[in-house]
Amino acid sequence: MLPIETPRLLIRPLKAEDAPVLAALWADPRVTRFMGGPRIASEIQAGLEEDARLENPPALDLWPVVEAASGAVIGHCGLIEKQIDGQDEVELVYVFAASVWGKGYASEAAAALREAAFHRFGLRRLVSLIEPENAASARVAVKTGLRKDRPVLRPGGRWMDLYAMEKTDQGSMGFTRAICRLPGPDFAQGLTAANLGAPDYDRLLRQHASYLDALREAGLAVQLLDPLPGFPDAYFTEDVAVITPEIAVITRPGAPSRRGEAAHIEAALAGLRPLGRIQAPGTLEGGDVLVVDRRVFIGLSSRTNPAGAGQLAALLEPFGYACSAVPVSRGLHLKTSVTAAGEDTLLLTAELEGCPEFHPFRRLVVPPEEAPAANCLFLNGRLLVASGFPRTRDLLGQLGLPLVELDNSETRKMDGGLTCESLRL
Ligand code: CIR
Repeated sequence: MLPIETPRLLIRPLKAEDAPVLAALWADPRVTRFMGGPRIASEIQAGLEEDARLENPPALDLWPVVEAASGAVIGHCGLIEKQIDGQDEVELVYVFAASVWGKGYASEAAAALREAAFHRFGLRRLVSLIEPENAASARVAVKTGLRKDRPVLRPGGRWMDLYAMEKTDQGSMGFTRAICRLPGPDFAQGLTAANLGAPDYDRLLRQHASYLDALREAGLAVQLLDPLPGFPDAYFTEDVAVITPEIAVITRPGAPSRRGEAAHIEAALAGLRPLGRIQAPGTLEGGDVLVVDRRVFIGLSSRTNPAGAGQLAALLEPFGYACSAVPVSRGLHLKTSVTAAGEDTLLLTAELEGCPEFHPFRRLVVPPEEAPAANCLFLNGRLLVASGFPRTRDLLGQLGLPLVELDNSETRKMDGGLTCESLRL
């Protein structure tokens, strides 16, 4: 299961010669300030030397962390089994020498350990016990995707905050809320290249209400924002932010008429995630960003430029996401033509089927005359699909997922699909 490598660190099995360095770490009052205070170095050293001699070391443990550049052991991190409030938990632990604080090593190690926990060790849940005053450690936990759960009383009478994360917090399972906006009466002044006739406001409102109901039935709490006068496209909330369990990135839409929407979504997201921002000259719209597990495809379109794509990749890669740019030659956004239809399945147009980036996934190709059906929404184990596309519906039937058909004729007239009308988190 080891080693675990990150760009700057190596987490590897314990060796006897690590014992004095790690013992010094645990004897340092600065390092242990929020971890029960300094230990006696000689005792820790003896224990570690013994552990290093074990023929069958435990699968979950604390391991030395080596700084790749210097080769020095600089931390002690890992996954530890613990009873918390009578429940068996696995704690994510990250301890670093004071001399390397401030370099982002704890976040880098924690993200790699989270990946190993879920994808190598088969764990479904991770927790972290953090003293309420330990703001630095809490920041690392939140950045890694853990959320504050509750205070717990630990042996010795100390109150600690329990941070927790389920495996399903990643990927497309486990969404708990959606941020949507009611279309305003000026919606028909929004941008569109579709030639599908004049849209109808009442019908749009009815379709929008059914969409919100489908989100609620999938278990999401819907936060419905008021229409934004002067921004007729603002109900396509997906375009102004990219949200992962670790971060919300406020975008800078490529359409100048939509740029002002970003500041308004920021208020709704503040407090839910640490925020990042796409900055000029970068442009990016959420409709161009497809996240499938830890893979992120960023469409280069008339709305998203290479600078914007590069900025998003730089914001997401520290969390272990692998980002690649995909040219968009037809349709408004990347997700107009390709979306996730399951944990490892893509629904895409014949045109994008040729794109090698998508080949590691199972792929379902929509019939050419049903191209708009490629925009579906996989949500907590069910699939929201546009109605009126029978061949695509039959194709998706083989996935065995509950299908929820929604009439979205009016948003399609405005170049929108099912993903565009919500931000999911
Ligand atoms: C626009 O052109 O910006 C809107 N009329 C449609 C945006 C659709 N958004 C999306 O596909 N994510």
